[in-house]
Amino acid sequence: MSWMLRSLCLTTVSLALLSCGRSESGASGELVVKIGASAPLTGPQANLGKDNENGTRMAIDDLNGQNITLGGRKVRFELVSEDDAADPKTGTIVAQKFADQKVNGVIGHLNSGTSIPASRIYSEAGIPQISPSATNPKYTHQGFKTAFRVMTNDSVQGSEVGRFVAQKLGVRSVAVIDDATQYGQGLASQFEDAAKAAGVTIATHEHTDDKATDFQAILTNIKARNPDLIYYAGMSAQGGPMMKQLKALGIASRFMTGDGGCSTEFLHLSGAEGEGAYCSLPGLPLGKMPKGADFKTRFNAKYGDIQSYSPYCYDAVMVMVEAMRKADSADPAKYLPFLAKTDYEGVTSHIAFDANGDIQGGVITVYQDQGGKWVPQETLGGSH
Ligand code: ABU
Repeated sequence: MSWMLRSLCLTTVSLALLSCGRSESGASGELVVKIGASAPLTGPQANLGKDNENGTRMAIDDLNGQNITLGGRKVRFELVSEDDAADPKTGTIVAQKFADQKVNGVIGHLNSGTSIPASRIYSEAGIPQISPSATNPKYTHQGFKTAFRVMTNDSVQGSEVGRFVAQKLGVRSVAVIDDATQYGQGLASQFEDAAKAAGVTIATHEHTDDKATDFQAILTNIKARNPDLIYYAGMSAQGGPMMKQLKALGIASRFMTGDGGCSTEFLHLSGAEGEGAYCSLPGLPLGKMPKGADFKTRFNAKYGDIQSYSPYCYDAVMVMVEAMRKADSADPAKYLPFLAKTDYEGVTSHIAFDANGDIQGGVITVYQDQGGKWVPQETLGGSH
């Protein structure tokens, strides 16, 4: 090879490497925009994690069918999915990996316990992060300009539901159980404060964890106190079996869980013993969401049942890419200001963020398990 040819090759390689920083050139010269997504894809919450991944994937597939250009180049969006196993330490390892890969944005994580520690890494790397499901208020209250959430947080969920059980279900005493995660502890505390303020007595507050399968000791203690309601702040992997075990113990108290248990998985795990259980989930019922029916039909055809959060994952991607379109760039520094000013009609609702990055005007819907289906009972908060 002549020195001229070698030098030309080296220059070409150098230019390609330079342009590889954030977005890469695909085989046909297209701009590859990497969307990181992280959720538990293994372990007890894998069903919910796959649901999140599929909601994100569906949005990316839809966008890739739209021939989007940024800065005059045709874009191909690429899903970079990582399993965080719902584990806070693994969540930070995934976040550092995304930062090293220079992904253009992150959808996730599913859990508050992973989203919160990961958010510092994304903030330091300047990577916009939208959580579709982490509901602990702290996630958006750390002063990070990169953290957004498209789902109503637990300040609203806990306080609305705490009032609801007193005023609408006539509950006078409640046993609270949390799963010792940032989500479970936070929601339990918000719920307990609101229930107490509405005149409810807290009979006991018990703790389990997000890997537990046996709740006999906790439930036996609760049975002796005979509360009107057992409130579980945790995920469906524990909530479903807990429901079965409390029925087996002959506990007559009603049962309610938060959004972590408000899934199709809960219905499967609790079976017939789940009949009558209540749950709460941020947002309107799917049938009342602006584009909920269409989303459900298309998602069911591609991936089967919706668990809980996939519509929010879909919206999170759409909101992120809408900001890129407005900036005409996938460079986080350029599209982040547009993301903060989001004004978007999503599948789930109109999406605009407050100064913290939380969705404005969020509502909560209470459901009851009737015949193995979550049937909407009442939507609380906001203007709906
Ligand atoms: N929002 C319930 C499940 C995710 C979390 O906040 O941990």
